[in-house]
Amino acid sequence: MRPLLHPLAAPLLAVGLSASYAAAQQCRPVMDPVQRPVEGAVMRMAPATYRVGDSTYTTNVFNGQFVAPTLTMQPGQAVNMSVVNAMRPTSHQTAADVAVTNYHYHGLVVTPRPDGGDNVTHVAIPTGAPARRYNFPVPVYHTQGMFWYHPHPHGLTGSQVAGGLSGALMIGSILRYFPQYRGVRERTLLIRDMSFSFASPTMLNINGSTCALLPVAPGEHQLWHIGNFNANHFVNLKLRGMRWTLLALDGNPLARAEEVDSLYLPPGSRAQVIVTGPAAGRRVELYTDTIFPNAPRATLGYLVGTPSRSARRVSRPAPAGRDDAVLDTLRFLTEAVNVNRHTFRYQFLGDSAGVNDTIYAPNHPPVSMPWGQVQEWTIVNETQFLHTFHIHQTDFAVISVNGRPANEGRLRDNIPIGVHRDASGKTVGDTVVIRFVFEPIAAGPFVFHCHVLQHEDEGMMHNVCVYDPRDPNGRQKCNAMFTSAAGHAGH
Ligand SMILES: [Cu+2]
Repeated sequence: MRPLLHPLAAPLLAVGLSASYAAAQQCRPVMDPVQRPVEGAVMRMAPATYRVGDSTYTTNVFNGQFVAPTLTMQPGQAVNMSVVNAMRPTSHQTAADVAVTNYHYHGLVVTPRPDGGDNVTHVAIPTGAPARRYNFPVPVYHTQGMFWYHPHPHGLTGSQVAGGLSGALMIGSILRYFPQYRGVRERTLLIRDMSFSFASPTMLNINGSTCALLPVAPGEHQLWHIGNFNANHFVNLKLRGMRWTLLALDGNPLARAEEVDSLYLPPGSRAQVIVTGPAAGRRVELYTDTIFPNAPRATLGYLVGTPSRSARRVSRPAPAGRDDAVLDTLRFLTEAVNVNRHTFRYQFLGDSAGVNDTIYAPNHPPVSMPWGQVQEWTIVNETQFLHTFHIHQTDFAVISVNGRPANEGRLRDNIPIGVHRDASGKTVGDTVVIRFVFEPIAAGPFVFHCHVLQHEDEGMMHNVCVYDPRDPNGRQKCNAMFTSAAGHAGH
């Protein structure tokens, strides 16, 4: 299923083809995903035929739509829905690729319990199995913003996500923290790459369009929910000659809105931004810029100045707000003295990928810890490729990147673990230090991994388990949950 090498040139060539392809074809307005409440949703995975740009694909998607529905809910509500695996092999997916699946609620701080929670280690939904029920509470204090859902069966995630099995999940509204923008038009823009492996051609698209036209009235403010739901590719989004007003990253509000030139989003990350319409008739290019060492520039579409009567302009935006909860969390994590330290090294091991000299297997012992204990983890990239660090059931603060304090002023659930040039000009992997603390609700089994899905599928993943600090057998129970043959789904 994977090429023998980790070819530096393949992604470059693939995205390059996509860029020239986009330039040659017609640009079109894009539709937003339909919205539907999470309550009672039935998400059915089955083949459908659809167009991306000027190409026709048949792959397994949710509910017959390549652009999957946006699921909506309020904090304090329960996720109460079901998932059906009616997948079949397609021209891009073998029978093995679609034989089993599960469902992950990316970014949610909720229970990972296997009996109906957000669990990917002990849940397997084989093809033709009865509908799998998910039923768990989302706390009333949960952060509001943009999250997403996608299958997460080890070894098969890349192929299933690349074929369109991903969608947005909105909890409340990010405008709870930025009320000055209430009432503006909102758009949900999902970037996907059709990247079944590094060797397959990449077809970067926004909601299925390889050249999206996005009308905005002159001076109008719009709130865009942007998800990088690519299987494998990073993006560095820019509006030529304009800036973004960044409100949130990975479903986490910034302490205050920031004006930024670019949105550097690894696969799996989300940005919620305000854009401002250009002059009537003016087109502003939306593109992903080059990323060191191997991602080229590519046009994704255009913002088009289009007069409209209903456009809402925030004539006097309120002074940038401060979210004291964000600052309090960051201060708590940064100033913690008694922290538990771990180091995890990302590696290519032969034809596979791994962490700390180990290729992932479902029955490997987890890194276990009690909830409430501040963690300081150092992630070292021992390769010359781009990776990410994503952990389930929590957000984290970035403390330093290559020894330099990060001071990001925000929490994330996914961080690039990239590369840089050292003093001699050699390309070397980054070292990133993060801090986080698990809440009691996170107790149970889950994983951390690289969100470049081909790497994850090749083994760049690690089991994690959180236990109750009052339970003297908590650590042993965590170990048994993974290592006992009967306990886990396995693949
Ligand atoms: Cu990776």
